[in-house]
Parts: sequence; C-alpha cells; structure tokens
Amino acid sequence: MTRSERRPRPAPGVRALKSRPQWQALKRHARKLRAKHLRDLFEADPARGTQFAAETVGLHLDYAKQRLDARAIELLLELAQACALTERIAAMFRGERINATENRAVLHVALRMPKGKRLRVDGVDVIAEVHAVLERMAAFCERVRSGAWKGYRGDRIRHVVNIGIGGSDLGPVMAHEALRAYGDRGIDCRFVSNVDGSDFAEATRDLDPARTLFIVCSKTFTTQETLANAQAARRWCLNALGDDRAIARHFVAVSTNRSEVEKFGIDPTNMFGFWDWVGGRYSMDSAIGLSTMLAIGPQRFHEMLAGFHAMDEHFRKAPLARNLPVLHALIGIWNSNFLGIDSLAVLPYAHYLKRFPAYLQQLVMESNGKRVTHAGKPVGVDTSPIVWGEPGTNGQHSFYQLIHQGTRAVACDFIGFCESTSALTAQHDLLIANMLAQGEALAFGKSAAQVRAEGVPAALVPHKVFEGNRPSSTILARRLDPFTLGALVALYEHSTFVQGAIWDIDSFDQWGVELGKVLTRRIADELTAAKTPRLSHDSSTNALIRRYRRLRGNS
Ligand code: G6Q
Repeated sequence: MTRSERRPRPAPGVRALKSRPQWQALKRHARKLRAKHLRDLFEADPARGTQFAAETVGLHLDYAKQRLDARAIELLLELAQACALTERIAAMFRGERINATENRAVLHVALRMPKGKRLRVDGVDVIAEVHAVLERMAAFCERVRSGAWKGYRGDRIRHVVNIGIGGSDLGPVMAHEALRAYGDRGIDCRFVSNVDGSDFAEATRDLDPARTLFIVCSKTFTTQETLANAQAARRWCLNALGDDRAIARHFVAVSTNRSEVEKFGIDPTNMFGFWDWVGGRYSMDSAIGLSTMLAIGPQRFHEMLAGFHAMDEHFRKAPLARNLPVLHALIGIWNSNFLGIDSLAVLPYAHYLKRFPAYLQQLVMESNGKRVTHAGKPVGVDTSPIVWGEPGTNGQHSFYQLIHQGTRAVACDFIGFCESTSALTAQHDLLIANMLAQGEALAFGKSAAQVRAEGVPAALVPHKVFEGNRPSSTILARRLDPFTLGALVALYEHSTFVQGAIWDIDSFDQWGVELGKVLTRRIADELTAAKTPRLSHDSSTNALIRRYRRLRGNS
C-alpha cells in the first residue's frame, strides 16, 4: 500500500480544489501552453477563429483570442463536472437554499419566468407572486406615463428619482443608461445613492417638487444611506408642498420590509414587494427595476425579462461544452487560476453601456470576493478577478496603454453590437472597427522585426514593440435592446455563479460589507459628540477623528 493510499480520502464535493486531479492536469497543461504565443496558436489551427466561438439567444462569444486550446477547454469542463456543476445549477433552479450562510434560496431566475410556469418555494407558487407584482408595477407605470397619476397639486410627474444603494442602485442606473434609446423622454430619471449630501443636492437642484416622484428602493429598508437620503427627500418635498398628504403622491417604496416602509410614512398601497430569495445585486429585474419600467414601459420591460429568461433556459439546458455562461466562467478560471491573470477589463463598445462595468464590479466581486469555502476552509486558490472598465473608444485614450505594453497582464471582455442605436451609422462602423482592432493588436502585437522594417530608429524600437499574447474575448450581438441587455446580464450572472461553484464558495452572501457598517455607527457618534469623547481605536483612527473634530470646530 502506498502512502497516498493510506491517507483518508475526503468525501466527494469537499475535496480541496487544488488537490483534484483535474486541477493538477490543468496546471500541467497551462505550463505547456504558457510557452505558446497566440500567434502560434492561430498559425497551428486555421479554423481557430470559428471553432473557439459559441452562440446563443443572439449573443456570439468569440474566445479564439484567449490563450487556451481544445485540451484546456476539455480539462476545464472535466473540472466543472468534478465540482458537480450540473447538480449545482439544478439545485439553484429547484429553489434549494444554496445561499447556505444566509439559509436562503437563490431564485433571481424566477423573476423572469413566464406567467403560468410553476415553482414552489416553501409551499408558495413564487411565479404567481412575481407576476402579481409585475402587474401592479405595470398598472402604476402606465398611470405615471400617461399622466393619470398626478402629483399632490395635480401636476403630471416629469421627474423620477430613485433612492437606493448597491444592488438597489447599480442595476437600475445601468439599465436606465443602457436603454435610454427606448426610454420615454418625457420622464427624466435620476439616481441618488451616496450618503454624501451632494449626490441628493445635485440630483434635485433643478427639479420641481410638484412634478417629482421618489422611488425609495431598499430590500431591508434599514440601509443608513438610503434612509438618510429618503428623509432628505421627504423634507425637500414637504418644504415645497407643505402637507404630509403630499407624501402619498410623491413617494413609492420597493422593499421586502412592509413595517419599516409604513413607519417611514409611505402608504403600503404604494409599495412594491419582492422576496428574500432575491439578492440585492441580482434584483434589477424585480420591483427594484421600477425606474426601468417607468422609463421604457411595461412592454419593453417584459422584453428585457424575456432576454434574461432565454439565457436562463440556455444555461439550465445546454450541455456544458456549448453553454455560454459556463464557457465564459471557465475562461475566467483559466486566466486567473492557471495563467495568473487576476484582472478583467470589461470594455463595452457601446456608450449606453457606460455603467455596465460598475454594475459588474458589484455582481462579480461582491459575489465571489470570498476566501473560504462553504465549509469555512480557505479556498486555497485565488477567487474573484478584479473587474473594471470603461466604454471604448474612450478607454483607448487612457488606460489601454497599460493593457498593451504594461508589465501586468489584463484579460479583456469586449462587447459590441452590429447595429447602431443612433442615426450616426457611419460612426458606428468606426466604433466597431476600433473594438476589433484592439482585440487584434492585443493578441498579435508587433514584433521588433516589424518595427524595424518600418524604419524606426534603433533606440525607439523597444518602445514601439507590442508583445501581444494578451487575451480577450469578444461578445458581439445584433443590437443593444431590452432583450439583448437581459441576455447579457444573465450571461454574467450565471458566469459568476459557475465560478463560485468551482471555487466552492457562497456567491450569494456578502458578510464582507458588515464590519465597516458597524464601525461607522460608533465613529459617527464620536465625530459629532458635544463633549470630546474618549477614543479607543488604533492611534491612526484616533488621530484622524481628533483632527476632523478640530477642523469642524467640535473640540
Ligand atoms: C447586494 C448587497 C448590497 C445591497 C445594498 C442595499 O447584493 O446586498 O449591495 O443591495 O446594501 O441594501 P438594501 O436594498 O437593503 O437597502
């Protein structure tokens, strides 16, 4: 009996990731592939450009410019199987409590299931509940959009201000920007999230309170920033309209916490609910999307839900090898865990997607920025990539320098559309030419021989060399419309889930944001106390509190 045979074998599913044979095989394969340049991979396989691509519900994913080969994909798929990915996907769709640390089901997919489908959670038909809320939202939106809903003084609503933060802000803002071309230009949507009062002040400075509707979005209705801004909005409204009864015409709430909504003074008939099985960062297609529905109307909102659902169905049913979210996720695992590329730049060549990288930062990093497994043991490998980005072509005139010639490797996701949403179609061709050129330049670069052949003086040659071999994927779709946006967001949602499943982490909790919140309460009292407080923080925090108090004239 060998030593390894004598060692107790961990139960399947809890085996340390690094010790899995598939992980080890991937490591060995990565060592071999690292020596190969993307130029070599393309030269060796003329069909690479069409083979390393997959398509579903209108989204085409080209990953030929990733530094992998067919064997790498095969091994990654074996790893996914070994990590019971298929079973995890099924468990999510069945409504199991896969958010173990919060003991909750994870059912954002139920938010976009068509009417008539059935899904029971704790004996309740959640699809029926989802559609009941969607119908109330639609009726409300139609009234506001048609002018039937009047402000307290009888004016038509022209401004909508969404107050919320994190998951109650980033999705609605992103969707609002992304779908501006489909929005009712008679309704001006704004978003207030930061507890910094300048956010509220700037959002409301030119608004007429008699024509303004506030949507207070908070799953818990206890979030300090949102409540502070909602109170500011209440004062702002009452100052101008002078009557408590105005609140019912100018405030609605989106929450799971009816009693806190009532306590705040919002009529519960003006509240749109959702459920604890919807995580904040997965909630843009719940009632949290009320501002989106107000802007684009119920029909377009349903088109967006259909896009989400189409991707959900693909994710649930397609074999792993042709499953877009699975492939996208595995490419990310390959880059960060096997090639050591821990940064992902999301680069939409669509100005309307300007808030998409910010949205993804929360989705990906709050979900997978975790260091322990479900069992509370160190994961032992790197988890979430650092996600960042800006729309092209703006980024090209800024940080792309680092991506092309810097010392750090960055993986890129390019996102582009074939049809323009503006009338300036010639500019659209230029936009997409830029996107394709960037992917090509990153992959193939420019060798010293090529630079010299251009007659560049010897001293300048090293400065003008582009190493290339920098990986990117390109997502190309026909047009940025509500359906496609839904499919795109669902792609990233499920990709994030797949990565979490491989790393065996809880992608649906967010304990990491708690500590700062607790400390804030204590420090807020210390900053404002009339008498100089006794401070017992570290010496740096104590000194900063004292300095702040002094400069504020508090001591
Ligand atoms: C998201 C997080 C977090 C949350 C905000 C706002 O997944 O839980 O970003 O959305 O903290 O919370 P409320 O909606 O409860 O105000």
